[in-house]
Amino acid sequence: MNNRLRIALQKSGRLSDESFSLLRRCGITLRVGNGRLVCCSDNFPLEVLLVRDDDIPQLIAEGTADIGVVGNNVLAEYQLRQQITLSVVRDFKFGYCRLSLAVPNALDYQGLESLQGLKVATSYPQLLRNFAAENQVVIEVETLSGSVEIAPKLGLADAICDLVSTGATLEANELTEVATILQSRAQLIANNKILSPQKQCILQQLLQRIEGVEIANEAKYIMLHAPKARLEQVVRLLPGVETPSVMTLEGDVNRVGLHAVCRETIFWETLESLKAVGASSILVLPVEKMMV
Ligand code: PRT
Ligand code: ZN
Repeated sequence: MNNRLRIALQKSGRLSDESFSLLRRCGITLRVGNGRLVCCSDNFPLEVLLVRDDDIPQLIAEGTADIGVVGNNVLAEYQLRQQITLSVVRDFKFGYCRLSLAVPNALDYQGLESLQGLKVATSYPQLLRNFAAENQVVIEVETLSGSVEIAPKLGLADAICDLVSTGATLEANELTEVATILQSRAQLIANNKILSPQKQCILQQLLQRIEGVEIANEAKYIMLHAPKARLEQVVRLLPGVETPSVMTLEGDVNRVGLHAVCRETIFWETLESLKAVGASSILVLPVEKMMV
């Protein structure tokens, strides 16, 4: 019996690098063979299935994989199509995009009613149909599996509903974004109903490591010297600090040393404000690992 937790990851695409890097930062090393679709970790009870992102929800629903990393866009479309719900175990800070409606620049768009009766091309037919129904617009949905952005130029559709990140693709195809249907990001999903207690345990361990990696990513360790009399002011300027360590400085009774973990981003402006209230010798260091 295989007691490894099986995770489905996108083999190659926009989510792959971040997914593999996350496992690496969790201290999980993988033996990835050339062209292999399954690989194992030799230091964590994890098995990785390398697949197309669109297949991930189905693999989890049928129990071939226990968990997976997929965009909310793919999950939401799958759940509407299959009328089932998978659990979202964690939202990630990558894979950000939005599913939007876009129309040719030349179209005189006055609001959603301008789409009435038009043909809209998309790879997300269920999400589009739902949005149209909620907004009482009747449209014809043309389902395409790719290259949706060129559909209007090819005469296949009047408008499109596609993923947008920077907007450069829409601009290059003379399209204007007019409404957002869904905000999306990568998520860790699971079929909680069929996970054995042993696999639940491995999942919890993985989640704890992911949490540690994400906190450490944002966190910075800050060290500085500050006038004793202005200590309170200095601490107030440090973002997300709970309990700083304060220590005496050899040969200086008026100043103290301060060490603290800042849970939020430290901007240059923060350092400038610290200097303005008398702090000096300010050092900001990355935090590699953290367990709270
Ligand atoms: O082969 P496989 O099926 O696994 O990959 P794929 O080609 O279907 O997916 P891939 O790798 O393109 O995207 C995987 C996931 O990344 C998506 O499901 C989203 O959750 C997420 N993601 C984030 C994006 C984008 N940003 C994105 N910009 N997916 C696609 N795009 C495309 C979009 O379709 C459009 O063609 O990028 C273009 C728009 O980008 P901008 O920057 O020009 O606006
Ligand atoms: Zn895909």
